[in-house]
Amino acid sequence: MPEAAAAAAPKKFALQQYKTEVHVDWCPGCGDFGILSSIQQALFQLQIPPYRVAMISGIGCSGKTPHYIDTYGLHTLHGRALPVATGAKLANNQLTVVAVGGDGDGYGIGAGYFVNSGRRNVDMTYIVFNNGVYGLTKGQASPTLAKGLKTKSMPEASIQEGVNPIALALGAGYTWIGRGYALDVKTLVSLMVQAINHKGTSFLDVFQTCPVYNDLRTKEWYAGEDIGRARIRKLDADPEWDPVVKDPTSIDEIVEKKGLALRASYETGDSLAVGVFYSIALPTYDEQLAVKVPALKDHPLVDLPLYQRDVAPLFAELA
Ligand SMILES: Cc1ncc(C[n+]2csc(CCOP(=O)(O)OP(=O)(O)O)c2C)c(N)n1
Repeated sequence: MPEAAAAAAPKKFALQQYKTEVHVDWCPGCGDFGILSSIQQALFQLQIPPYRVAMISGIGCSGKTPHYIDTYGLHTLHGRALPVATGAKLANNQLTVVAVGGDGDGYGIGAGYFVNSGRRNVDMTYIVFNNGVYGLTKGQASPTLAKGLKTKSMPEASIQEGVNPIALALGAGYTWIGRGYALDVKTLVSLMVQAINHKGTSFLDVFQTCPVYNDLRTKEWYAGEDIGRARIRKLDADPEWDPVVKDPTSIDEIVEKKGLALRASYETGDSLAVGVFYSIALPTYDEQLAVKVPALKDHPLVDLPLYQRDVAPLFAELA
């Protein structure tokens, strides 16, 4: 459902139904609160029945997210949210699958899965809580921390370059790529609604403040208190910005749109772009699978009578 229609439609499920009673044990002031609340509000706005949602996380502070959302959920292993989410969607294509995790989880130990999930285009959403540090293990530099930075939790400044998640996602083939800011919940909800609505793998990187370990990328820094203007720049404030590929068969158009997204993703320091960077409609993995297994169009894999086949001859052959 389009965003405006979703917001206006009558609501069957209350916002409260997307919240659990589990105590949220993130540190006071953590940006994760803004991301959690945005996910709950986006699911509420879209009115996706809670029993039709699967939240899948890796390990880290961000990995606790499924505990706080009253849907199906799985807190998996470090870096493994995406392959588990892929399995969940393929097993039950009627689920809305949302994978979540930290930047260490997704761009460090899970980097291989990050790349390969981009090229598959399974219909699911991946949200990364990007705080520049390994929050849960007390603030070591994560893959996104830029060279030369030294947070208060590090003994020395980083001598490695940081990765650019948007550039990685463009190269990997994600079909919807966006970035938000944890403390701008209104914009974040809108981006999440668009990401979940997208058919294919949508990837949303979220700048997240970690007030305990990252004393450089603070809310005051994002607000630009030292330079007298906000560092966050909204891409859609520019009337010329159009991230949507109109002709998915046109390599020229794809390269042009990816080029613009790449340029925007390299804005650093005093200007940080947020919004939708890139979007293209391409066949999803699930749709292509349903061509090979037509029964999947009407029934999820979990409902197919796969095991009613007589397997005795197969075993006899192997004996
Ligand atoms: C295989 C494995 N290696 C290392 C760890 C230790 N570990 C737990 S969380 C974490 C990093 C968390 O950082 P990030 O993914 O950025 O999430 P955040 O805590 O900042 O949300 C690490 C290295 C682990 N749990 N499993």
